[in-house]
Amino acid sequence: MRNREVARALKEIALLLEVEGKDKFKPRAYRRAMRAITSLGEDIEAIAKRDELTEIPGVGKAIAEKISSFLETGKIDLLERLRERVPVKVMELEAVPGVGPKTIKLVYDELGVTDLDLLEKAAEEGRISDLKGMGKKTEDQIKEGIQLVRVGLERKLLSEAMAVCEPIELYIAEIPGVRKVVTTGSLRRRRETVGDLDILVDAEDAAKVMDAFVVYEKVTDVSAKGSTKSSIRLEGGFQVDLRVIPSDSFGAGLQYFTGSVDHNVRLRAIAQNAGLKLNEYGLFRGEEKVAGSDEAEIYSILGLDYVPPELRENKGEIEAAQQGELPELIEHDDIRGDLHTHTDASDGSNTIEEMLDAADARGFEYFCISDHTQSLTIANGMDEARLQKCIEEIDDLNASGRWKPTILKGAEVDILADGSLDIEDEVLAQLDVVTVSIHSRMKDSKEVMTDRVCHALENKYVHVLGHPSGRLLLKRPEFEIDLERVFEVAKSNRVLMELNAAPSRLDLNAGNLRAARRMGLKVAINTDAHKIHELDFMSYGVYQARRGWLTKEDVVNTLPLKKLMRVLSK
Ligand code: DGT
Ligand code: CA
Ligand code: CA
Ligand code: ZN
Repeated sequence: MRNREVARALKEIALLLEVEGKDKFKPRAYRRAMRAITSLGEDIEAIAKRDELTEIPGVGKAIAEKISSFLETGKIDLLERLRERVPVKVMELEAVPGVGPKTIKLVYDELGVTDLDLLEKAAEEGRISDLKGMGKKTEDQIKEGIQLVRVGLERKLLSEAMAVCEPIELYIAEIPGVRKVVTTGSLRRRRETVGDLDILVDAEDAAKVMDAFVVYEKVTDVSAKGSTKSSIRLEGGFQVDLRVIPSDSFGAGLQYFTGSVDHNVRLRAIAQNAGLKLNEYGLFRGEEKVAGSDEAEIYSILGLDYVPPELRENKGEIEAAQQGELPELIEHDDIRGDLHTHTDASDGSNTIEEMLDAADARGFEYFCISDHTQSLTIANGMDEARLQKCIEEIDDLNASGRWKPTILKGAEVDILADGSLDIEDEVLAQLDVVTVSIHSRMKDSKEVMTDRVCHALENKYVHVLGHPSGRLLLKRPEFEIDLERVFEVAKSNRVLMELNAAPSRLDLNAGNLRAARRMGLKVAINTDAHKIHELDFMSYGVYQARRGWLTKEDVVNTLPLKKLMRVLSK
């Protein structure tokens, strides 16, 4: 689907028009069309083929022609002309959190800022805070935002890295003589973001693998090609390293290239203390190789239980493995349901029936519908009356017997500025799962934010705190909040912490999850799906839970329905 590309082009036109500042209405029209295309459920090329572009809301004849031109030639005349007239890299600047069209125009007009480097320089030199309507705080936010963008240019979300990785693994597996293909590095450790891919191959003929690898269809650049190791860059700049390792060293290679570096340093020291040597070829006593083909054997000979890759961050896993005290980590099949999902009653894309079909297909035992509430107007949040109707609808759907999962009644209730909730208690009391979330005033001070959240958790109808830190990976930092205090208040009010499984959130992070577990808090791993296919986010939640040392017992949506309801009855 090229919907995103088209939306991007329209957005760039809007931004350039805004920076040019000659016409107030045109940019609004482009933005309206851009938003409509972003939320289209269908491939825009299919719509163009049917000659129905003008039926998209906000797309008139003029914009339809530009979309057609883009789909046919990859270009739009107006955009090309605008780029010449306004030499500002608007998309690059707009990616910085807190920087919108007004700021871009201001820094361009006043300071001649045309790209990210110049914006950074202006911020470093304190020239932005001198501008009208800007202050020191905004300038600091811009600096922080630039750092996030820079990291984002270099790293990918785990979900994106895995999507890039899978077809490459399949491609390599097809090369004659290839016995095994495993991607190691941060991807195997299931880190939230991935810098590059490190693929290991066991093959009869290394040269054949190298030759095929460097001509993979998505390669734009071959940075190195050797007899057993090559590096390529893909479209978009992502790097992939590939090594062919002899079979009798494959386990040692897996161990070494999975990392992390800190974990490996510790392991190598343990080997040295035992009079052994550990490297990517094997575990050696003098010249004799005592292990190499099997990864688990290396841990075993060094006196450690096998350490799952998700734990290999030198965060205590070495000691735990030596003492036989590693946690038995949660697995995907332990999950019995999802407690946080959306439908088109608020900002989801699918109907409740479609979501339920999808939940049923995934074999869930229970499934909670939790749409947004009234103060989140941009998400078409529900007031008490609509929520009440929704509750009755779910009673009917449960009674219909059409779906195997029991449908739980929920809502994702907004926490207001003073920590109160935007739905009356008498309606909350009828819900099975009340999740409360922060969606506004995210720049509150640490104290104010912590008070707000804690106050919300004291409401006796609240069950879960949704996406507790509010971060968006590579886009928006966590808001300032004292999670330790939040955990204490949650504990005494028997509120659960959400592990939001959306790959752009993964909130709580691994360190927070471990802290929550130490305090005896329970966690709900929820997808927060806004579309049926987002129900598959659950696997990223499970990876993250494992990185946070969680066991099945720590996670409430591994419980059978009856036991879950007991937990939720507080
Ligand atoms: P990334 O790519 O930034 O997301 O993170 P990693 O962990 O994949 O790091 P990368 O690609 O630089 O290296 C892959 C693995 O190779 C790393 O996790 C451990 C191993 N490795 C790399 N450099 C060293 C090193 O200097 N010493 C040791 N012991 N291992 C290393
Ligand atoms: Ca890597
Ligand atoms: Ca690498
Ligand atoms: Zn949600």
